[in-house]
Amino acid sequence: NKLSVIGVPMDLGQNRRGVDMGPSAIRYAGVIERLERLKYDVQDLGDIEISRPNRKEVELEDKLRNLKEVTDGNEKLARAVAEVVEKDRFPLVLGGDHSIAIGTIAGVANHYDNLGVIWYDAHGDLNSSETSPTGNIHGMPLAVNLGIGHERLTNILEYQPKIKPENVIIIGARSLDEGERELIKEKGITVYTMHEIDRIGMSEVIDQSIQYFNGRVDGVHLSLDLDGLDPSDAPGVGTPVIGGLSYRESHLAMEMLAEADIITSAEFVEVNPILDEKNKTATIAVGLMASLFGEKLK
Ligand code: DIR
Ligand code: MN
Ligand code: MN
Ligand code: MN
Repeated sequence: NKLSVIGVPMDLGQNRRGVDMGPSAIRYAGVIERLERLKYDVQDLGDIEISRPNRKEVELEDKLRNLKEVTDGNEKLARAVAEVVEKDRFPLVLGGDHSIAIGTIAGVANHYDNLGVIWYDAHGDLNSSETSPTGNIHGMPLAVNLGIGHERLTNILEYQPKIKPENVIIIGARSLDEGERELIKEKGITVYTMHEIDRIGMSEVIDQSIQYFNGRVDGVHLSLDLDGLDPSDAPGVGTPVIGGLSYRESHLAMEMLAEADIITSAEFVEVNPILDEKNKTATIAVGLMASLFGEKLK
């Protein structure tokens, strides 16, 4: 019943400015108070310091945008998250772009033999510099956690890989690049695309996921990219993709995960208040967190 909240004002893993203000927007939407009302001991650790690139031109190092700053920020985040886990507190990380999942999972996964991961996202985030159409590191964190990608990223906290492909479940995918599709096939990663979700329903998707993880993993990290939701519900994201998960499906998913009590760490990423409508996306993020932490059950 102890939560530690860490903000990561990171916007260097992609092209659009403003997602660094995500943690502020989510705090403004009342995350701390909302979770305290659920009788959690909530500690707000503030924000990880992200260094700004000291240059005008965006730099592509080994075809990766802002590699140095993204690596440094994730190292700091990983250490902060590891400390939280060691104290037996639940790490709740607020983004920031999705490149921060590199640091969050690096900090968490060391603590488990078999960390399960639910990747709730319109995208696979399975690119590397060879396959990426953009050079944006926020399109790569799941691959990095599997040990695929630039050494500086895969080796954060000096161990790799962080997770195993059979312990990953992607939910909500509808925009996968060619190289990502190949990697999914090659590694046999479980993916519930919008097609499967439409066919069997979110309830069945989460039931199957819970059953799959049962006995197989000793912890489950939820990495929730707000662009997994449909842009009509979550417009404040950098790379919106139509045809996404609804507000209701997403709440159902969080409530079922709360009932099963399997989530041991979580992050909510890609909230961009500059692109948002009256902080709608941050407000939805806070609602989803409340559901994940059992609001309906109280
Ligand atoms: C695209 C976009 N697949 C890329 N990825 C995003 O740049 O690799 N991930 N937006 O969330
Ligand atoms: Mn993502
Ligand atoms: Mn995404
Ligand atoms: Mn739990």
